[in-house]
Amino acid sequence: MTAKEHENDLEMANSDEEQDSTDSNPTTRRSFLKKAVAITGGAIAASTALGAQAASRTASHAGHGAHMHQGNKYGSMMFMKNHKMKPGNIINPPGSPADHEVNYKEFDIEINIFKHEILPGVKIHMFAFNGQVPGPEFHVTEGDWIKVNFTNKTEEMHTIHWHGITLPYTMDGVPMVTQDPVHPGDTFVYRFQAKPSGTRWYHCHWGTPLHASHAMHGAFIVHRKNEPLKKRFPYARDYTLVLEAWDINFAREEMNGLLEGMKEVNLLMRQGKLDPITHGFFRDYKEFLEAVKTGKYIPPYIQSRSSGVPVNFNFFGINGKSYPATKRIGIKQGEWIRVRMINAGGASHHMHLHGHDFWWVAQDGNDLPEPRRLNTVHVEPGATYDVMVYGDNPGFWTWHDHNTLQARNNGIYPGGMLTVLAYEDFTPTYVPSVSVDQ
Ligand SMILES: [Cu+2]
Repeated sequence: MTAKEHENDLEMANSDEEQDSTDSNPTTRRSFLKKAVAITGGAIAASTALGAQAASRTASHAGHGAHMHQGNKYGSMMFMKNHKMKPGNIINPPGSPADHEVNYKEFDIEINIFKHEILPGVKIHMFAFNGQVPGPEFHVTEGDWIKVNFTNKTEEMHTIHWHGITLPYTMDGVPMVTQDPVHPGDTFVYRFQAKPSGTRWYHCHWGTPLHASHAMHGAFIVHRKNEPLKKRFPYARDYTLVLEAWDINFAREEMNGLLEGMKEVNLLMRQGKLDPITHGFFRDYKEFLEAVKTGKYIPPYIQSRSSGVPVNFNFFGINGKSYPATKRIGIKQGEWIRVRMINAGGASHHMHLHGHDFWWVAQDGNDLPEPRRLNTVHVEPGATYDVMVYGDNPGFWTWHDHNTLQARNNGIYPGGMLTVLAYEDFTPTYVPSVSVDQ
């Protein structure tokens, strides 16, 4: 969980706060934020279709990667003639200004498989951005130009979709619709302007049910220069709750299956023997229809081929942890806090706060015409909800999913999506203890 004062919104949150949620490598995290650097040297493509092509650190690779659709009707570098599964390509898609045209704030994000502990005794492998679950939290200001160097350090394919950001379509991160998936070892450079303002987020869009939930997701907070909501709700602390739903059996099976499958795909590609059609890649819908009709391709959803693993979420979390490992939300008497809830999973959550009403001020990043006074909000998958809480009732107050089946750990109540609003400035008459086996 991130509490951050936003006098200086340009820095990434958590930079000075030790995260307890992963086995992450702090060096990796520190390298997330690079200063808005000017990349030196190299020829920069003029304002052509490839205007965004940056001067590259490895020019020989960048040239290759920049060809999004060149001489290849599949639109995929995967099937480019003589393509070698040689990592290190840097893909600079068209659509945004070149590095010298605007002042980019530059970030590095990589994806790797990490073992992440959601609860004592429950460690699972997840796809984790920069070793963190959830991924790094962006704090930027509306209008900032953002450059994200996304490097794939797994044997699988991935993308990053910027959820709720209005950007050029080439930066939207949907495989086979706006870009090729980012191949193992390659770097895809996303460039866009941070807009509109509000609570937005990002996630992988390849193999989404597995990747985006387990756990390729993170907050993307776009601040306004002078936040108008601070007039009525003068908050200083700002928390983000990324709501998560995991099926750890599904994740294990799918991840193992994918890695196994990719071994074969990678080998065939290296040998130049990969047949796009039998592997489910088509130039267009017509070619897909034809392949099904002639029997050259049997879609995986046909019963005889279907090996879909059912999803039954059995763990639920807030910022990578299940109760009682969730981090508490701090508040003081007389203080306003802002809490941003982002549903990054595939389940719906009815988030209820005890002992208080809160003011619901924004949905999907956009301010409501009038704030509403509530104590439960229904946060659907993909949605973001912002609420303001006023500290006028000292104590310890549960904040949880009121679908109480999701306040369980592997079927055992209490657990899951539950945390506590804890006053920091009072002397309790009763100090809460912990029980996870009621
Ligand atoms: Cu992915």
